[in-house]
Amino acid sequence: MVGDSLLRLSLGGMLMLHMKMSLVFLCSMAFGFVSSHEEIALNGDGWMVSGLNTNRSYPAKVPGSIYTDLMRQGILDDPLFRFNNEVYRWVAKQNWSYVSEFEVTANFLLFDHVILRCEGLDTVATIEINRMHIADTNNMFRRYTFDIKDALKEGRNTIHVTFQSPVAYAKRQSEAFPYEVPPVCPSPEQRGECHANFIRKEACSFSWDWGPSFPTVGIWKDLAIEAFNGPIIRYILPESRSVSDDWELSVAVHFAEVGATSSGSISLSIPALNISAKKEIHLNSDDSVVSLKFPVQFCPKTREIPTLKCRELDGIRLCLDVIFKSRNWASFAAGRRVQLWWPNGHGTPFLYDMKVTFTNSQGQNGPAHDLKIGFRTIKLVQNPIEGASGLSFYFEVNQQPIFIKGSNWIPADVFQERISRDRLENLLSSAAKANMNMLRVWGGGVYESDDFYNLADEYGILLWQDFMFACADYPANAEFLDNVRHEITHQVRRLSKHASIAIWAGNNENEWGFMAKRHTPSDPQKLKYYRDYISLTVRTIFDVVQTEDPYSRPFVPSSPSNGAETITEGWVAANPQDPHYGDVHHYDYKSDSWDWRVFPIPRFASEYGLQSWCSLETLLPVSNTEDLKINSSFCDHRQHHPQGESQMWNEISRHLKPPNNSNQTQKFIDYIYLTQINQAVGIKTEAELFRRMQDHVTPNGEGFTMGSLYWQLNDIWQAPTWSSIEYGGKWKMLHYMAQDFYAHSLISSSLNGDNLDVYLIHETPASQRNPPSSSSLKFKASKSKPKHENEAAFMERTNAPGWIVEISIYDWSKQGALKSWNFHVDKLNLTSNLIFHNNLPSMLQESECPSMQHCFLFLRASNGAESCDNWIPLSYYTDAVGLRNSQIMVSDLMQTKEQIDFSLTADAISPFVWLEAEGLNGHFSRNGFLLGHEDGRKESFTFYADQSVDLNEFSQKLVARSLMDVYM
Ligand code: BMA
Repeated sequence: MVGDSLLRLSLGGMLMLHMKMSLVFLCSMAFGFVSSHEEIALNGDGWMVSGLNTNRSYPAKVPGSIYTDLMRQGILDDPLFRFNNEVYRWVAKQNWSYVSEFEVTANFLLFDHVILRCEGLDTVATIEINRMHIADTNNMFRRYTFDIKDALKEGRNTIHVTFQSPVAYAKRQSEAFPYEVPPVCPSPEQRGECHANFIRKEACSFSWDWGPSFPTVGIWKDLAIEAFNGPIIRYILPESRSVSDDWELSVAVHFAEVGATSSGSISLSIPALNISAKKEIHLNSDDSVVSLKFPVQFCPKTREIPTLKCRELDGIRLCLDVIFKSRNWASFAAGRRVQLWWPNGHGTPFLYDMKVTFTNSQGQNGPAHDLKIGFRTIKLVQNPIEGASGLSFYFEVNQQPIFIKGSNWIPADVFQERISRDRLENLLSSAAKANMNMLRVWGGGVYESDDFYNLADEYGILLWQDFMFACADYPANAEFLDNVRHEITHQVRRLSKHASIAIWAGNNENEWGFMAKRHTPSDPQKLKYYRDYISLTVRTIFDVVQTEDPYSRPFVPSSPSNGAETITEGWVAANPQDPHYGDVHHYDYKSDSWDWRVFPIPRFASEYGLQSWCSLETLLPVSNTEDLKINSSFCDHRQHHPQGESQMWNEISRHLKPPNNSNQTQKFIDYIYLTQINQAVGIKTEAELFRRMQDHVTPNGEGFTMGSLYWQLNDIWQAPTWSSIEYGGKWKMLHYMAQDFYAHSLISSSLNGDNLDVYLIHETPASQRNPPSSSSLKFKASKSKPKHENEAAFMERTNAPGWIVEISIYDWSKQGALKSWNFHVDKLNLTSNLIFHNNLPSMLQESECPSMQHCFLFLRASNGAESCDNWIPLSYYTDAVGLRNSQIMVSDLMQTKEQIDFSLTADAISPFVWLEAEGLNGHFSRNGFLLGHEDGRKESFTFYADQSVDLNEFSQKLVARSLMDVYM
């Protein structure tokens, strides 16, 4: 407390200098309107923070958090440098108080309501204004609003926000709880903190198997004081629904501070659809919802919109008081057709600007709300499959089945305030460039920022949105559940306007963890934890989702789960990983990850992954020279997955041979490259299997796979992890390979003993397919082997031109094919088509290939407009015979703005050619490819730079290596 008084003394005029006070007048006086709303933004650098046991205070920033505040003051160096995640843990173990001052005018206090609006406090905070206690908070995912009118005075005011150590708080909560709630602590490799499940805070800030522990505190989102008369709009939930051939847009507007009754008018406009409407409304309770409903596409008949009723839920009256009939909205949309929102690769993700404003009965305008809305439907289809057990599990967007291709998203930084829109755009555009159409926002991080969801809308990236519960049981007492209820209500209302969000999931791996990890079948306590799981997941989370977003999206209780089957089995399935139902998470670090036969073939793979190291370039800023060696203490410190290094080493030994350079740093560089090859090929093997199995089912009913989300897209720090993009944005080899294995057209083989099967997978963009009526997938397992068919009427089997296919065998030691099998495929009947079946030994004989070790397969298909290729070694590189060191030559360098084109040739067959241009941010058109299989053939490449780049500099920095460069 001494620290506190010191702190206040030290504020003085300095804070006022920095304080940005913005009065927001939302409507121009020129139009004769008066604003009913003014706002004092408390964001900015007009803050001081003091550690309650250090007696010192430092300038601070909002939004922000204590680690970045201390970094700016030079108290902390880069927290990600070497071992600093542990060295700086003291920061999270004490309490911190933020203080600021702001000026309030007499007029400001004349408004009916003066509210402190906290968009995000991380996490356990006490708020005081002029040293008057306002509130205590304990959930970083909630928006809090507090009436502070009585606490304010004209002139200078002070606000204190004091945060408790989240680590200490979680520990105290767990001690006060009547029983242990597992998992208590993370594995020692994670070097993290315990009891993350006892605090509603980003779980991975207590550490994860790919990330450090930085349980920071601070005001992590906007903070403002707003003053207004009459009700205020808090959320707008547009929902578009397709009604026969037309669309219906329904907009629910949530109000706060209604009082007993209020009236006014809502204006809503969508200029591109000629919609501009204003309607009188009457509100009769707090938290009122007004629902505006109208058809959008021109429809000649007069349509009556059904009257919606008021209903009572948990003491909250949800009242749809205003019902519009289409004729009330006479002027809009005549003759205008709605453009649909399509996922990436399936059409344009079209968005419409919409503006909503409330004007109170005195004619005063509230803030204008600008939204971007998309017209699309989403359905999760779980139907019985004829001839196979289980249910289907696939998404239909705009009534078209979509094979989901993507990966999993984790927080992009340990400190949310460092995640700019540019960084997010870099990551989301990278996902789109790798032909992804979905990301799963994983449940151990945060509900992401508005920028993230806006970008997902723009890029057509569907989102599988977990609620933020992961890998744990939770203390489901009344207080905790009430806290969660507020959190889920806020987040569903905040997020459901986004066209990108396709599905809600109750949590990450809590159902599976409950059944398979945290409790043995004979655990006598199991029922108690089961009840807690149901109270949280079903009675709270699902209940809120049903209330707040009842129509527009599917809900699964957990990921993975058996979907509908999980619900039938009482919300926890006997085997949540059953491949015949729902989604599956698959990790196996023992079997051969390059052998497709070891993988389960689920209906939908929402996680599967392998680790690799990030590049030396990414590690350099956070390491010293002595760290850059295999098994250094730095490497050990960064590896949070138990046995992670030995698993990668074993996999490399199995597939590629371990690195052997006598120079330790070079050996480490080679090791990084080999881990990336191992990861890329492993994930490629699994992803291709899932795509091949879209239309096929095994005799035991596995298959008809309709989704592949590998673990994980991005990184939170520089370390060995499962990511395909490094911290800082550099693509790993996996990300380059994803461009191909997620492309519309894919030629892919499966070798099983002597049998070689080749599949051609071709997706027609959903927006170009036949009308919806003929689209839905009806899976049917066929008894005849090897062909298993589904009756999908939806796909492309249209008038697409025929394909020319070339299947060749090459000898590693000779440029040019030994033999090729060329044929024509006229018509594709399915999305995934078995187009070639042969006996490999006889193919080897025909091509005079001496042995499997000497040769590889090269596959190519083209239909004039599109082409794809693939190469598959017939033995692992450990045994390959004939591979030689190669010279890779660069030519034809040419620059157009931020793009550099060039050509490459190689004088020997070179697998996994890896290009780097150290220090230049950007990515290549291809990387990790095969070069030189045709003598003298030039291949073209492009480097897409993030910033402008000099051609000379690029040519000096460009380095190419291939597999044999490792084994000198
Ligand atoms: C799954 C995920 C994450 C984890 C990953 C890799 O369990 O849901 O919790 O990081 O696998 O182990």
